[in-house]
Amino acid sequence: MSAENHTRASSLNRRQFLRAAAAMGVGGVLSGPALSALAGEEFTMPFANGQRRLVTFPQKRELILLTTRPPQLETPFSVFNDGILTPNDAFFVRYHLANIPTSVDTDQFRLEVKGKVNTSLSLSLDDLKKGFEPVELIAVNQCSGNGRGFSKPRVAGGQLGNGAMGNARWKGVRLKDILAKAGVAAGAKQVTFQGLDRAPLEQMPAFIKSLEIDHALDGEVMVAYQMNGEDLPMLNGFPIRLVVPGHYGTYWVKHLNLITVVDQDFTGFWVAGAYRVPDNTGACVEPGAAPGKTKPIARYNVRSFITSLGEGATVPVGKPVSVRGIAFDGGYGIDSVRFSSDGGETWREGLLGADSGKYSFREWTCQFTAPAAAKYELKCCASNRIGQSQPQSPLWNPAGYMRNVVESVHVIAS
Ligand SMILES: Nc1nc2c(c(=O)[nH]1)N[C@H]1C(S)=C(S)[C@@H](COP(=O)(O)O)O[C@H]1N2
Ligand SMILES: [Mo]
Repeated sequence: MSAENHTRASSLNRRQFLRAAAAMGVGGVLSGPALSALAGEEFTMPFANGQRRLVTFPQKRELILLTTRPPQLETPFSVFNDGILTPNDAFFVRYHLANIPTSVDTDQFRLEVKGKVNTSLSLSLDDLKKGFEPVELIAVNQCSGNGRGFSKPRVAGGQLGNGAMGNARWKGVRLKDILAKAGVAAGAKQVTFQGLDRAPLEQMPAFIKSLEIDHALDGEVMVAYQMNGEDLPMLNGFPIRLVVPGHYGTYWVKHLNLITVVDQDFTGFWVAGAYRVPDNTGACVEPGAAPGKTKPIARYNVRSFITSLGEGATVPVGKPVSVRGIAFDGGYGIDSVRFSSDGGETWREGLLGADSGKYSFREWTCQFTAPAAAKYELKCCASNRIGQSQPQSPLWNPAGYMRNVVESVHVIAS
């Protein structure tokens, strides 16, 4: 893409933002109270404090509003039944710090690479796109707190349903190739990542994440400039973001502009003080208990969902229905999804859809014929190639991270 095109793309983003901001009556700043100008339908999620409305942000269709400053938007669950790729305009949005970029000058933008490297780099978007081999990968981005709103007992934090996840085809360059160009110096231990967003107050910790050097060099971690064949939406990290396949969204730093190779364990707040889980196999403790020893959150556990039928849907009696859903894991690959129509008493093997890679959503289907007019509890349970599966009852931790219980959908046959 030429520099001129970059400029055009960025001014389009800027125009779109200004137009939306003007509609909200707040002059270029995305903020709270006036947002109702673009607010739509109100509804209630099935847990405490679940009152939500649908809102439209720039480059986004109507999404479920969690907070406005910064924007935190959840994907309506029905979107996951439309296909295994989540459209850019439906992709969820998560931020921590209130000052987020609403436009980026793509000519001026640079990705800096420094710290324990032989040569510091300052890469333009053109340098990235022309100077390195492009790679593509379909991968799920899921927030650590996806489904947190269902935690019992209730936990602090954004009360999310299951829409804080999405699956996209990412295009970019290997982090490994960028680091090779800079030359990783002896003693390198970790790599830290920061983007353009800022805390409103200086005392608040910057959003900086870290990966172990071996992980950063694994050839899979990517600096992505495209999502589903288009520029990243502004709210999903325009112009570039980190993609850390199989790992929770917290590592997928948006608007990435600073990579630093360090020779010690990074101790910043967002690694040492947040996004930590109990240091045991289930990453769980007794409900209500303190976490004890913790470790940084890492790979996704196995999850699966029914997407074709929502809670309370009706199905015909005596006629086969093809129940459809999705499954994914932390990158080993799904190898089976079982389906139950009697609340988990008996299970049948579902049929897996096309394999789009071990980091992608995988579609599954299973035929279901309701024998009589009654209420049925439908469930699905996936397992992956290394034998990991989903618990039948929920595991609990104080932050409501890593929910992966076998979920239920109740339907009525009539
Ligand atoms: N710069 C920046 N990157 C960020 C964050 C952030 O607050 N700032 N949040 C992270 C978290 S916790 C998640 S879940 C993902 C969400 O990605 P999305 O907003 O594109 O869906 O972005 C990650 N990258
Ligand atoms: Mo997250």
